[in-house]
Amino acid sequence: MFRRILRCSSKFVGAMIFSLLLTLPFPQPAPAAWESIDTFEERSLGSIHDQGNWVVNEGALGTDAFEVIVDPTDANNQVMFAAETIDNTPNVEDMFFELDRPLEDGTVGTLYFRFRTDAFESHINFGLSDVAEPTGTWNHFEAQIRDNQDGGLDFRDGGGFTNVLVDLPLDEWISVWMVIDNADDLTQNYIQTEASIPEQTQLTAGAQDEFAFRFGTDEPLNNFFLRAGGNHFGEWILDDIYLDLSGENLTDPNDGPVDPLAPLDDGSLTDPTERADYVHNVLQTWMGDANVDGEFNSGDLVFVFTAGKYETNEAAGWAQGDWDGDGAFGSSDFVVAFSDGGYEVGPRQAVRAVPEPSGLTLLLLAGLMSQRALRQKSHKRGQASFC
Ligand SMILES: [Ca+2]
Ligand SMILES: [Ca+2]
Ligand SMILES: [Ca+2]
Ligand SMILES: [Ca+2]
Repeated sequence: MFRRILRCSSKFVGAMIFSLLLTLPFPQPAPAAWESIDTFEERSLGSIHDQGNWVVNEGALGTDAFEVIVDPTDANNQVMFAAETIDNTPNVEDMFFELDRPLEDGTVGTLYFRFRTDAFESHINFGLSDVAEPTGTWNHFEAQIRDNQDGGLDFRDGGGFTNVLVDLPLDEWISVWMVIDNADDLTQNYIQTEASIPEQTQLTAGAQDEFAFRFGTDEPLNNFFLRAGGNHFGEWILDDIYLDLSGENLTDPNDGPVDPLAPLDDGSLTDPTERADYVHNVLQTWMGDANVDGEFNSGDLVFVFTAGKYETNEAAGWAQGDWDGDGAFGSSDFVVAFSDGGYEVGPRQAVRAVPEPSGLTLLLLAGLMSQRALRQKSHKRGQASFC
């Protein structure tokens, strides 16, 4: 009788906890850092003007100055093509893309893009503008870099350009990361190419590694701006423009998102000490932080119970409650998570002394453990459940 009462009360307490957890706000996943401006895959072939947020300002070539084409080296890729100069007449063409969210003043972001050419014959300028509709003048740049006829790069540095010593290759994708500091109005620039510059490299002019905005204002940077100046012949193409508004980001957005939970879920980290070390020192969080928001709290319990893997013996990953790495979500995962001492104590970095598990934590843990033990005994004896 005592066991029946205990079993019933255990189930009741479990149901109550589960019901209470479901009333808590569901945690939102963190937004991806890179936001795509354009990969041109969804665009129609032909002028980019008026596609999405793109505007091509009417120069000598009209709105055909910038066109979406199929990559001449990859039939499965679409790119943006800067049309050639007509009749050897120097012309300046420009276009801009209004950002859905600007890089606000006082914040740091990273602009990524890659370009490729078979001839460095003119200046093609890239960057961000603080003007609502940048058009017809170089003065509309703030953060700005350009390639040059010598196959190098010039960085806008306040009132002029600073040339950096770099030997850009022809016919190779050149990836560019511009870390744009709209607090101090400075830009730092990194490049990497497919073969000739295989390591990501910060470009400097001697000891100088930061370059000032064209003017330096208190305005948000609200447009990706590109200007092609002077004679331009040959193939010049642009692809994969991304912006991260959250700060410096030197990863390659073309690599796709890296899943930080993969080592926890792919069977490569099952040793308890190594697993805890990864969670503590790489993910910078606690065991049990299923939604990886830096804390272990009731939001994680909602998260894992909603996934519905508890004691089902179905395959589960970290986000479904498998914190000890045995591939399923069971009571042993609660032991690992609550023993870590992070439940409802806030972000790991903010906690200097690891506290003992709280009384409520232990009660919850004991309830879950006794529920499981009694269910197993009941199952073995073939008793019918009546509660
Ligand atoms: Ca593309
Ligand atoms: Ca600023
Ligand atoms: Ca969490
Ligand atoms: Ca487990």
